[in-house]
Amino acid sequence: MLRLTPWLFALALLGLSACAPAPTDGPDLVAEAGWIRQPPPGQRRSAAYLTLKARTAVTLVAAESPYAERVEFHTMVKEGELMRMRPLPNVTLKPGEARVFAPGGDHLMLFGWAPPPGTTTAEVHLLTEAGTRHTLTLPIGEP
Ligand SMILES: [Cu+2]
Repeated sequence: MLRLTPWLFALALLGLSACAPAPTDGPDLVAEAGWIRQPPPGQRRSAAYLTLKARTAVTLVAAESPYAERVEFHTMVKEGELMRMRPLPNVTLKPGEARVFAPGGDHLMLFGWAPPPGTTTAEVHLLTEAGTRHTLTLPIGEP
């Protein structure tokens, strides 16, 4: 049984690398499963989603994209019966913490979103308080 384990592990790795977009690794942070919503034609607001896994304590202080005029970290808060978006000044992760940005919850808000027609991927840059810059290439459209 033990002899099989490395094989299974290798197969699992091969499967992952074949199917999943390569995660963006950094010494402090891993970003994976990222994508950008394709807004209806003419709408210049969109959102990006991803999962961040921190290896060390990380504070994200800014985000930007060449196709957006402004990128903000947003969360959702309940006000009475309504869910409203609220900007977060920064996003702090503890060592080992994973934070999911997903529809209906936290997201990266893309204001003035205007990729050239036919664009299928876009870069999003995440900047940390420590001065690290993570450049992610995210697919446009629901995965
Ligand atoms: Cu938002």
